[in-house]
Amino acid sequence: MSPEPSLFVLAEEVRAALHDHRPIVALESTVIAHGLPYPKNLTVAREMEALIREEGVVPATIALAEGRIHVGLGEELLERLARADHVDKVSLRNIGIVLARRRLGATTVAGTMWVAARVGIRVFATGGTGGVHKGGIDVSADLPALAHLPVAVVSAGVKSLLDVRATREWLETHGVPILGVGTEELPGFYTRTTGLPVDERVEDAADAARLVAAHWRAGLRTGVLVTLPLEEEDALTPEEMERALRRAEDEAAAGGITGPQVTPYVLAAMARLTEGRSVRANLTLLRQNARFAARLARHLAEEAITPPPE
Ligand code: PSU
Ligand code: MN
Repeated sequence: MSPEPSLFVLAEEVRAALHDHRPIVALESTVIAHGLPYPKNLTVAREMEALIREEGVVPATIALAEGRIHVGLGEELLERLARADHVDKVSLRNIGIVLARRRLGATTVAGTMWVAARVGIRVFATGGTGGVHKGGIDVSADLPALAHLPVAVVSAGVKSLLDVRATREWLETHGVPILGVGTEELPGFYTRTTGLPVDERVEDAADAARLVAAHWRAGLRTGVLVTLPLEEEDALTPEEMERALRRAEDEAAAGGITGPQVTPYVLAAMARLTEGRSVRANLTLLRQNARFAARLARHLAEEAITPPPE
């Protein structure tokens, strides 16, 4: 009888880097499959990987295919994710379902964090995480993932599609530190601030690494949310963002869009309503976050920092 093929398929460079304790940055695939239009999604996915490599760090984009979990994707799988008409959006509840059905699955922040933690990757670059949606009933599985999985997640903050205040409170309750890179204020994804404070300002990746290291050294096993405000020239004004968002939300409500479909729907509507400026902002912040995450991973690797054992 042939041996059971392993559940995890690690790209050779990822396997080698894990073995040698060299830095790796995990990347999600929901942003490729559901967050951005083709072909910009494919271009930015490749760019993020290239930026991470330029820092001497190994990128590991994560997705599900043919009943296995892929960590580090080849060109063919990346293209399928970017072009396919239907890709499952994989959070924690449906990892097993998508594996059993052998469907193509793009991992969200929660799904990607879980895979990263399982294989031993400590740093993850995304665009924006999910949170508490307005109304308070729809709470993204990204939040409990941050509370339970020891991965440092680099994002552009919390977009006001969500209830930013409730999201921030949720993270505080569950002991997830929020760091602001060069800012005291929590960034708002398309905008540079939400008016709410972060837990601590850090100046650069080395500084962020010091705080992440101290959190894990103290024995705390949560994630850490590292937020980076979008560069000034690509940020939307709060007025433009609010106007487009309100219309996008009205359209979603009128169309009966609910649950996991809400975020992708609103992102697509925002792109149309801002004539592509929201997409440009999204691409810029993804590149920024990838570069910063690579530097953070390098500093953590230099100090041989790993989360405390379970
Ligand atoms: N925010 C974005 N782009 C995205 C997402 C969020 O600007 O692509 C994706 C991320 O993968 C995130 C997920 O983890 O949406 C959250 O979905 P939900 O709210 O259904 O948990
Ligand atoms: Mn949800």
